[in-house]
Amino acid sequence: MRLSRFFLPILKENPKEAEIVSHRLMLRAGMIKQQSQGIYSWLPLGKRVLDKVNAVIREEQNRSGAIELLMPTLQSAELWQESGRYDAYGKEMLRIKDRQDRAMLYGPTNEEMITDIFRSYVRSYKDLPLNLYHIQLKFRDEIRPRFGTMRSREFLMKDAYSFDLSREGAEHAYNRMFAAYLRTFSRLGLQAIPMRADTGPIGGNLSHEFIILADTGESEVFCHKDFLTFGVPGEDTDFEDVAGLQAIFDKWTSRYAATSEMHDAAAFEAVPEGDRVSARGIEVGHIFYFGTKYSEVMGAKVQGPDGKEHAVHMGSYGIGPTRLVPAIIEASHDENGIIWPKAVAPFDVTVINMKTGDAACDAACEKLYGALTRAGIDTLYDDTDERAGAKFATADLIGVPVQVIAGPRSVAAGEIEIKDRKTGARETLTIEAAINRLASGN
Ligand code: P5A
Repeated sequence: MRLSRFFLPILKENPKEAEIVSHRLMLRAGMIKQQSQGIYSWLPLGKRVLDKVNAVIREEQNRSGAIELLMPTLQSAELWQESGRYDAYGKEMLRIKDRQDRAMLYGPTNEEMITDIFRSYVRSYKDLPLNLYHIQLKFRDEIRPRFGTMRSREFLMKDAYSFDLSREGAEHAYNRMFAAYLRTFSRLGLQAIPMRADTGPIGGNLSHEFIILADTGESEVFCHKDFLTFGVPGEDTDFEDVAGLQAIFDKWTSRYAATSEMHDAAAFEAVPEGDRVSARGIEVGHIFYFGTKYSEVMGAKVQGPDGKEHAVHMGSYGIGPTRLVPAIIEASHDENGIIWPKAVAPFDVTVINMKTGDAACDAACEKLYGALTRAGIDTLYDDTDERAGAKFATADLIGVPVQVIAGPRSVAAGEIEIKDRKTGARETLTIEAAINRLASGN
C-alpha cells in the first residue's frame, strides 16, 4: 500500500476527549472515528488491526472445535419474552419497532437466538456436543460509554454457545473454551488471567472473566503473582482430551484470582504477602456455564440414550475484539506511539522514503516496496511529500513493527537502515540483504 493512496487521517494534536492512552493513540493514528456517543467507525488502519484480531480469535475457536455461523443484529422481542429476559434486561437494551409495529431489539447477546436455532434442528444426543459461534456487532445502551472502543455502546463480540447432554459434557465444553481463550490472548501478546466472576444478566453459577492487568483498567482485581508467568497451552493441545483439559483448568484455577465483586479478603490474606498482586484490569473475555436456564424454558431438548427427552446443558463464551484492540495498545506503547505485536500489526513493514522526488531514493524504495510486496510482506510505503521528521513520527505513531529507512546518503552507498519499532535497534544493510532478510520473515 502506498501511503499517498491510503486513507490515514493522522491527528497532530492530542484529542481532548481522550482520557486514556489507547483512546488517544487510536484517534491520533486515524484508526477510529466517533459517530455518536459510544458508536464508532473503524477507519482503514483500525480495520486492518481489528481483522487481524478476529483472525486469531477465529483460528483458536476453530481449533477448539467450535463452528462459525452468523446471526443478525436485530432480534424479535418474542424470543426474549420466552426466556423472560425482555423485561429483565432493562434500559441497556435498545428496543425498536418495525413498520408493522412489531417489537424488535438490537441484540446485546444471543443466548435466546442460538437456543432457537438449536431447537429448530437438533433432536438427538448423537448430534452433541455442539459449539456454535459468531463474530457480530452488539448494542448495549451503557450509562457510561467511555475510553473509545474500550467501553462502547455498539461493539463487536465473538460469542460462542455450547450444547451438551450432561453437566460433565458441558464442563468439558467450558474447559475447551477456557484453554482456547488462554491461547488466543497469548497470541495477541497478552497475559490474560482467568478470575472467578459474577454472572449478571447471563445467569448460571460457574463463570470466569479473563483479565489483563493495566493501570487504566476499569476493574479492581486481586491475584497470585504466579499468574504473571504461567505458560499457556501449546498448539498441540488435544481438545478432545477430557482429562488433559481438566488439568489445564485446574492449574489455572489453583491460585487465588478474583475481581472486586467476588473478592474474598480472608482468602487473599492467606496468599504469602510477597505473592499478592492487587491491581487494575481490563476484562477481555467472559465465559459462563448456566446449565438448562434457557433450554428448559425455550424447549431445547434432545432425546438421550435412555430414550427420554433432556433439556440441554449450555454455556456461553464472549470475547470483545473492539475492546481487545485498545487493550493491546494499553499493554504495548511508548511515548511516540503504538507498538503492535506482529500478529495484529496493520502492516508487517513500512518503507520510509526520506526524500521523495530524489531519483535514487525513489528507485531504491520502489525496488524494496515491489520486492517485499511480491514476497507477500504486507508493506506500507511512505511515498508522500512530508518531511523526513514527520514521516518518522507517523511511522512510530502507527506502530508498524519494522521500519525500512531510505535516505539519500545511505542509498548512494547502496544501503538502507532497518529500525525495530519495539527496541529502537537500527541496522544498516545493503538493499539486497534487506530484501532477503525481510522477505524471509526475519
Ligand atoms: C458471553 C457470550 C456475554 O454477553 N453472552 C454471549 C455472554 N458476556 S459479556 O461478559 O457480557 O460480554 C462478553 C465480552 O464482550 C466485551 N464487551 C464489551 N466490549 C466493548 N464495549 C462494551 N460495552 C462491552 N461489553 C462487553 C467484553 O470483552 C466482554 O468480556
